[in-house]
Amino acid sequence: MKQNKTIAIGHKNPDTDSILSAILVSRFGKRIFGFDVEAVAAGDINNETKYVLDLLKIKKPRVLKKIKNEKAVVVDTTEPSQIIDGLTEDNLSAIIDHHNLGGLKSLKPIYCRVEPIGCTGSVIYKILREKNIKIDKVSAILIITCIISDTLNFNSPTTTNDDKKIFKELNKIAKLDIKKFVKNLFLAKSSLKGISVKDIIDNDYKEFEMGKNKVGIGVWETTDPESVNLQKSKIIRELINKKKKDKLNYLFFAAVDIIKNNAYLYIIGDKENSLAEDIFGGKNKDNIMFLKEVVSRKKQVVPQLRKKLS
Ligand SMILES: [Mn+2]
Repeated sequence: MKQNKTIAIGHKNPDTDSILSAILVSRFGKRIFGFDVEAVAAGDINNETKYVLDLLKIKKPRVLKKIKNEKAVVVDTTEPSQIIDGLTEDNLSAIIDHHNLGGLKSLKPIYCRVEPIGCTGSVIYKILREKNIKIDKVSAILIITCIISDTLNFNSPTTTNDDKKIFKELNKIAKLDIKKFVKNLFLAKSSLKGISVKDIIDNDYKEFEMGKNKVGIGVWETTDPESVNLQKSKIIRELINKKKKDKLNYLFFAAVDIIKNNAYLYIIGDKENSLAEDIFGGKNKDNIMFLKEVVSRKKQVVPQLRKKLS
């Protein structure tokens, strides 16, 4: 019997960790799972990811809009609302992730590896080590990029000692000039070249079910938050439209300063305002609440919102 093709896929509005993790799974699929896996993207690839793929001369994965009969290795999420259409309990083949368990289900027992660690790339590193699979230079750079990108160069509270150790081990293979690499990576991440106001919101946007609420949270990580905040009135207008169009109960957006490690939380309505005041105790000043030392949606925003709304 011919086996259905297997894809590796991350969340919608893919970030660097989700794309590179899918690529890593495809590079090692045969050795980890015993079958070939094709990396695909659940949406357009962002400027940061493009920078690394160009640097390593890796072809961009094709964008897949809907899963048909492919089996899927899901990386970097277990949240059903963040996965493209077509994933069923039947075609979910494996999960590799580092988020809270979001609710994916499977018909049969599947390979499932979820760890509270800085990025999915680090989880993949552990799998490769346990299986004594040799890590080549390109793969080492891919994993290092996942770590740097997701932990904001070890500044996010999601960073663990394991991530630091893994980085050290891998840079013996990768031999990157890490200062220069991080600088270029963050410049690419912050680049607004070809980016519309809508893109700023959607680039790293995730939806969550919290109790009976549908909650959207967009994040733009940047070395230059001013470049985003200059467009505040347009962003607020776009957010108000999006909330209506997507039938959201709450919608937040934050420009995250990845140099000073603070966030500018955009407040678009009274509901969002009272919730944000409640959780963060910040002050709304002209539709922006400044949040000191808040950089992680996963650890510093989503659990707090979920607790209030569920
Ligand atoms: Mn991740």
